[in-house]
Amino acid sequence: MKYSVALPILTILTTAQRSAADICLGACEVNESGDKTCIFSAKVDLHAGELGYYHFEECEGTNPTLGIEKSVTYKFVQGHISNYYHPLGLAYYPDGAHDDEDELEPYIEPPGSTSECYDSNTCPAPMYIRDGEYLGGYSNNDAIAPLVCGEEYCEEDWGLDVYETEFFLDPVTWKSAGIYEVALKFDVVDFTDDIFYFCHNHQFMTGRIKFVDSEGVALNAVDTPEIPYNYDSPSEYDQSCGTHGLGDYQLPNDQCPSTFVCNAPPESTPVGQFANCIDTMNCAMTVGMTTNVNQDNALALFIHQMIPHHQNAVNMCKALMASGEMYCDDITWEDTPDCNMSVLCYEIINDQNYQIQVMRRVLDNLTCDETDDCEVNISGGGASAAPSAVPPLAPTTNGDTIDSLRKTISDLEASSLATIESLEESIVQKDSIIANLSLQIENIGAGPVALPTEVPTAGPIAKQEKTSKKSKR
Ligand SMILES: [Cu+2]
Repeated sequence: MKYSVALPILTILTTAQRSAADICLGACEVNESGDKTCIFSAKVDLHAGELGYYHFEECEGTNPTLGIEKSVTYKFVQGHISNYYHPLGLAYYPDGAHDDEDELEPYIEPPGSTSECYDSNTCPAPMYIRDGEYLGGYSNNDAIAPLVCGEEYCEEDWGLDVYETEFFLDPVTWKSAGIYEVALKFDVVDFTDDIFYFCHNHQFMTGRIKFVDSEGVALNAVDTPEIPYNYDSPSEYDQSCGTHGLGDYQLPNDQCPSTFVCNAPPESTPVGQFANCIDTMNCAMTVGMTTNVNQDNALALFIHQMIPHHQNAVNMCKALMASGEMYCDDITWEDTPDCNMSVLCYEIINDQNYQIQVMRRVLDNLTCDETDDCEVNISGGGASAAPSAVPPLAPTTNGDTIDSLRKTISDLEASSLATIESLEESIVQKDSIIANLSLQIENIGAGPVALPTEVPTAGPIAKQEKTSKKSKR
């Protein structure tokens, strides 16, 4: 699979000892009672990779390594609109449940620790909050909510079900509900391996969290467990468009028409630049949407065709966002074309990316290949799939070619005209039959029905349809 490849270079880097400067510690405050709280303000940079990657206002770059101290309260604040559809989770391994690995939950003790917190549902776990209100009953942190226990067990609901579900609402409802936050206090002492933040909806967005001492020095000198994939790094062209995966598809391309956007303004203008990105992404989609049926499976055919289609919808929205031509300060109160389109694009990007992951999983479960491309040339003269009435042009001089093209055009026009005339004639004939039959229906009461002795067939039309199909380009 595309994502499970870890390059040796990355392995060397990640197993080397980290300096404290590489670890982002968040924005911390100590209150009058001496309690320390640190904030990580989350955003998702949708242009940094196929799905987007988390970044935090307090840190550099995407997917930064975070450092957290034991028994300090941390808050991952998901107030920014870019967090829509990306409920943040915490796990003992990259991507948590996406990879069938343990997440931080009240009844899961840190792997290898001597803690018996699972007995009482008091293991370190995220506490999910909406608009200042804790959505669960579990607690290991009085600063967020009191611990509620029965005779044997304490409350085990940490609010994830409500939190996660609300990230699937529409963007306006989600944003209007208030600020979503994830609180964490990790209070098990004999566990020093790294843990991970991740997105509950999208796999491959995971990032590392290291435990640090009060000086910010990592307790685990190496990066373990490893993240089993590399992050996307957008090409220069993708960076200019805000897209993903367009690197090789700038026109001209033998598998694409000469253009998709006609009369585009100059590329030096924002709309012209956007049009160039559209041309390239449409070519990427066109190439992606010519596929084999090598595994004789309708589901696989559907998915091989639909993924490039979905990817194009996502790229169109990302490019529109990056174009600077869509202004919307606050989607919760502005009813403007720009805000309407912003809402639409947040939905398209996140929902269709989610669906792409579902489809890839289906392919995986069917043991079908992730892609099954075939090459169909449409502009390089190969024309193996596109029917054409245009005779191949002899590679002579430009003048000859132009003359030949003119003749082809005039032939096509004449043939189209003949088709139209013939169709009109058939319509007149059919009208007369209909009129005749209607008359007979009216006369049914008056006497025996005489069927028309001769019903003209659709012969001429069928013939002409063939001609018309042939001349379609
Ligand atoms: Cu996500």
